[in-house]
Order: sequence, then C-alpha cells, then structure tokens
Amino acid sequence: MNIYDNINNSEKKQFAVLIDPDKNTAENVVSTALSASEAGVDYLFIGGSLLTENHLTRYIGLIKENCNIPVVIFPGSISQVSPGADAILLLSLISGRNADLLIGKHVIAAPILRKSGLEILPVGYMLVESGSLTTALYISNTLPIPHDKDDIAACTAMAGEMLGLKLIYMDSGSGARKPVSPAMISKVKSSIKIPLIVGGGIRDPEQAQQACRAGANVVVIGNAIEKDPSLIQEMAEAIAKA
Ligand code: 1GP
Repeated sequence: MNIYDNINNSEKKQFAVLIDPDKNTAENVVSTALSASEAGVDYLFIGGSLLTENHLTRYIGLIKENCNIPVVIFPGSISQVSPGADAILLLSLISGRNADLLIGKHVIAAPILRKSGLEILPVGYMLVESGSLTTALYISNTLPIPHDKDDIAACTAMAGEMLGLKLIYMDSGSGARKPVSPAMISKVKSSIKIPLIVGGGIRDPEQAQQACRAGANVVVIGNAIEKDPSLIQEMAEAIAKA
C-alpha cells in the first residue's frame, strides 16, 4: 500500500495512534495493536523524541504480527530507522532554525533510508507553543510557533509546500498542555493543498473532532491513549463522525 496516496486520497478524516516505545511494554504494544485494529485506526505511528531503550524494531515486529494497520516511523533521531515498518516521516523542522534538523540529519540518513526500502514521507514539521517546554522543543533546541500566531503558521506551511514537502504536521508536542488551536489549524489548512497532520495534547474526543473539523486530515494521539486505552474506540468514532 502506498501510504502517501492513502492519506492524500482519503475522503474521510484519518486517525493515527502514536506508540512511544519507551513508554510501553511489549504487552501494551500488542493490546494497543489489537484494539486499534478493532477500532479501525488508520495508522500506527511509532517513535519518540528521546528513546533510552532499544525496543523499536521488536515492537514494530509485534505490531506486524498482531494487526494489518500500516506502521509509520515518527523518528526523533536517525537511529530510529527500522526496515520492518511501512513508511517513515522524513521530518524537516520548518518551524525552527536549526540547520541540522532542516537538512543536516537528512543528508546523513539519506543512504540508510534509500537502502531501507521504507516509503519516505517528506514532512514540513511545525512545533507549536503549547504552554510548557516539551521534550521535542528541548531536544530540537528551537523556538516553537507562538500559539496565537496563525499567520506565522500559515506562511511557514506555505513555504514548506512550495519547497516540495508533501505533508505538513503541526505538533504541540507529546503531552502538551494545550493542543494546536482550531483557528490555527483552519488558517493553515486554507493556505495549503497538501494534507495536514495535527497532534500533541489531544486528550478527549471533542478536541479530536475539533481538530478534524478545523481541517486536519490526520489526527495523532499518543499520551491520552497510553493513559486510558479504552479511549481508542471513542476517539475513532469522534474522528469518523467529524
Ligand atoms: C506528539 O503529536 C504527537 O508528537 C502526539 O502527542 O502524545 O500528546 O497525544 P500526544
């Protein structure tokens, strides 16, 4: 399956569950894969800004053994390339001005990615200020887009699209106090033609639905589901109805 085409051509809103390999046991990963499958989750994203354990490849294998949902690596570093997945988000951190995360790491990763056989999804990744210093911000050593500066977000996304990136991902950061505002999502969506992924700090089905209605094509939820796995079903229903 070509994942980009699947995102780009989907007429319905899509739901990605994020699995942080450091925060899950093997048992959790299996049960998340099973309940995601039952709930009709579209993608399982896996990765983290900072991984201290070496579970990534094993957990991808476990997911593959237990469900047919496409697995997309959401890498925090170039060590998170694992050929067992279906695709990888090649993130260029366009909200920041850290040259290494705009292009430097990509140069080093390119030959590894080419050999991996993974589908490469080129993403304009935008961190949005969320009320606290998230791991992604600290590790990336960048300034986020201010929460209420919708114009900056729209111009950044437009520039990413003009540079040829195929997706925009607006992220408040994992466990963010507040998700990206519907106003910002809608401003960005109306400024671009490429699909929009939104995540970070979405805790309840209403917020997921608001993000979709504002223009997100794919909503990503990690923390809330780690804390309460029964939310998968509710979130999936809310996103499907959006
Ligand atoms: C973080 O967008 C993802 O990069 C998901 O965030 O864990 O807060 O849902 P949460």
